[in-house]
Amino acid sequence: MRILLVHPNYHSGGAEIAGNWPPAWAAYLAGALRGAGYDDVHFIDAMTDHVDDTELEARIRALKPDVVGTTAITPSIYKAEEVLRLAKAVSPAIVTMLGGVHATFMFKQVLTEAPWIDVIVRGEGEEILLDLIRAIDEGRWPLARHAIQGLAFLDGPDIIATKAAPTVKDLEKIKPDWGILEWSKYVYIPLGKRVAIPNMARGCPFTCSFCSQWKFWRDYRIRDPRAVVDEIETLVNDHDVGFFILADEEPTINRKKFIAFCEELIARGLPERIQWGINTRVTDILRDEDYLALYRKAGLVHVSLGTEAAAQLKLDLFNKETTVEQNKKAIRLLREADILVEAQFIVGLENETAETLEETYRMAQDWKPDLANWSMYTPWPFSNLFEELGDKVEIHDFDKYNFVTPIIKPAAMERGELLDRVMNNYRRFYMRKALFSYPWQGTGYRRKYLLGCLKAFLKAGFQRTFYDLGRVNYWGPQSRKTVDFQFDRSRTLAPAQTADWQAAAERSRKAAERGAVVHDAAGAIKACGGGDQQLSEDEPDAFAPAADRSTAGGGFAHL
Ligand code: B12
Ligand code: SF4
Repeated sequence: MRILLVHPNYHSGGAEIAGNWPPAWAAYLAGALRGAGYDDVHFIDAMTDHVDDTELEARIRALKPDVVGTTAITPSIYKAEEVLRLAKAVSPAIVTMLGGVHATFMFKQVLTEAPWIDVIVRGEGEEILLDLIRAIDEGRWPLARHAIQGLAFLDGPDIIATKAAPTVKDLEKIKPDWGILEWSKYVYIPLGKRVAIPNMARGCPFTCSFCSQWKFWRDYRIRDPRAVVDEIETLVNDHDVGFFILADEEPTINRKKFIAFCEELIARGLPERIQWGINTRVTDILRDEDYLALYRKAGLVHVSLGTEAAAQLKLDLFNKETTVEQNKKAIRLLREADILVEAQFIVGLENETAETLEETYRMAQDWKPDLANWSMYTPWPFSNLFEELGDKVEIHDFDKYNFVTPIIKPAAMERGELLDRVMNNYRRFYMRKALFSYPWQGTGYRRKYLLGCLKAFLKAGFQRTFYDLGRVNYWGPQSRKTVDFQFDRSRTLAPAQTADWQAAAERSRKAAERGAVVHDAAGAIKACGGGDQQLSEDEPDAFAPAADRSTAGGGFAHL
């Protein structure tokens, strides 16, 4: 049986400006398929290769697959739907399948707007996919679909979701097939080296209200650090990879395992051949103050911190002094340990003003991170905060849910002004770095890396791909009134999907009446890592809207 996996051709000029990144999902699924004897697996990275629809259709036609599968995060959903529409157009006999975080939660929306999708895989793909492929291979499809856990599909006019499948309990069984990727394409611009995205742990023990990730992976699980290092060694030896980021939501929460991982890398002499980066939380860095030198020795050169809680979500919701001081200290500790530090600010909530945006710039100057990001707050439609925001979310064009487009309009300014002020922060921050900081960081690794980052920024700025500036027609302050974000306002929520939310809101209201936990016991809203209500395996549908699991808090996880 021939299986084709396609990474959709979606671009938005955010984190991708640092290079071409390998789609890890394809390697993890190809590994599961090969492990079960399905060797005829093909992959098209339509994103990295900028494959347009005409070419994609031709390539699907030429490959003659039995099954075509694609992935979607929220912003790439329409592109993913289109991939599968093309596959169906090539041959109605092709089984079209979709996985990833967006369809896992939004299957009602997706099946309503793209009824040509045969099946949605909800949750982690490795095990569910095998059940599905075996059913197709053994001629039990589509009859068997009602009996397979973790699926959603159309049955005539009805949208059916089978019981949520358990998470993958034994992560040691997962063996990605990195060989499915054409490695020469995946180069990280700051270092000019090939880049990989291995996965050590799945899940996050926290439950921040705006985050989608803890809900997706559910229980926190971590692999044997030695097995992860085996994988990294293979990436270095077989594919010449020289840099990686851990795909993990929260890589440092299990300090013992993280230290074991670092020690294993050192014991095998890998830090001379490969360096790496992570996203993590300020509190973990403070906790690990005494270990930062070890982390650096193990090759950890770049840490991206969710510092935004203090700066953004919003100051009056947090114990400002403590959090600001903690952020500043974590940044200082990382710099002292010679680890590059990137501060992330989330901007663009309803109460954003010119002053609060300026304040984030002042913080970036005061804290002195090596790099800074200003991301637009993006209300994932399956996050708890989305429900709380209610009709403040007026844009349902998910294509623009990408951290670079203002989805929420602040009361005090137009979206164009918000973008302009964010660009002003970037301009000032990186201009100062380019003139007074990066070139004067000695002659070693640090200087090379930082100048490499500057190169990536300049390249994207020159090509006008940064923040999608070319597409939205932003040319500087004079264009703030004419910027066109090209929202497709005809995109609306499917009634089947909103019915779920209304039911969830009702449950939430009842839970609040019962005095259920919304904030922590002290009534304080927590920063990144807040919340204490995780999903349990016993829930009838672990992916159901989670209004009455609501917690609040800040923190974001990205590059
Ligand atoms: C690496 C990464 C990137 C890389 C992308 C590499 C690539 N080409 O895939 C780069 C830097 C380019 C990037 C860019 C962006 N990213 Co990003 N990224 C991540 C990160 C850190 C890891 C993703 C990963 O590889 N996970 C590991 C794999 C194994 O997990 P997975 O993809 O979910 O796949 C599993 C399941 O979902 C399922 N599955 C997935 N697809 C399919 C398909 C089928 C057929 C089946 C059966 C199963 C299945 O099975 C897989 C194995 O279990 C996550 C945060 C995180 N910690 O997860 C954010 C994250 C995915 N990114 C996010 C966003 C928003 C973006 C950007 C829009 C931001 C921006 N403007 O820059 C862009 C969009 C780029 C694009 N075109 O897709 C959000 C998505 C949120 C959401 N709810 O939609 C995340 C979750 C970050 C966050 N905290 O919000 N990103
Ligand atoms: S924002 Fe970070 S700490 Fe919070 S739930 Fe998401 S991944 Fe976990």
